[in-house]
Amino acid sequence: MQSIIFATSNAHKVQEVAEMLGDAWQVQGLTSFPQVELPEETGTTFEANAILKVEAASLALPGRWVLADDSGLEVDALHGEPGVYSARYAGPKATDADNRAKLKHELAKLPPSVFRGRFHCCLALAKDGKVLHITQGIVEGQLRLDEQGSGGFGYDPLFQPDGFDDTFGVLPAEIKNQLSHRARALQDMKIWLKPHEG
Ligand code: ITT
Repeated sequence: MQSIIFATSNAHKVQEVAEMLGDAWQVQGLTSFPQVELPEETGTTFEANAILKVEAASLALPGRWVLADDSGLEVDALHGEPGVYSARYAGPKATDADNRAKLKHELAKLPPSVFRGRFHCCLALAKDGKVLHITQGIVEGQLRLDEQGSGGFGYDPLFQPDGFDDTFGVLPAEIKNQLSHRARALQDMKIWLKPHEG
């Protein structure tokens, strides 16, 4: 089994990627490497921030395969917000619940017919500070004003992927992990990782 580090402070992301990569890879999050500090996300695109995170973490973890993702929700009628600011939409120390409350507040000003949006994930792989591969994944869907379910994390209880009548907060993890933005970005990454599997 090969080992890979997912440079994130978000335990939900680690769990999703570990489930999606399967038995060939042992995935460790940054809780196992408390000495690694992620940089401030100063980029204006998901790709720029994913690169910032993966370069810094892989420099701090010599010789290791390191993944990082930058992801978020883009709502068309809110001009792509919260976008790269998804984790801090309601402020620098916002919780997921704070961010959902702010999104509901903004959506409530609009007619429900325009509640279209998508989750976007940019996933980057690096070793020794060198970026080796970058992939993107998107899942389109509809935002809701009422939270549904408590599964997943972040905006999941407000996001209903196209083709489903339930939110990611209600749908089982196996379904989210087949069609999510992160699943799609990882699908392309898996092709690159395949020859390196243990
Ligand atoms: P790291 O930077 O440490 O990886 P983070 O949670 O701050 O952790 P991001 O900067 O990429 O990660 O911000 C992503 C935010 O976008 C996240 O906090 C959620 O609010 C939202 N988000 C991303 N993927 C999501 C998903 O699968 N389901 C629900 N919300 C998601």
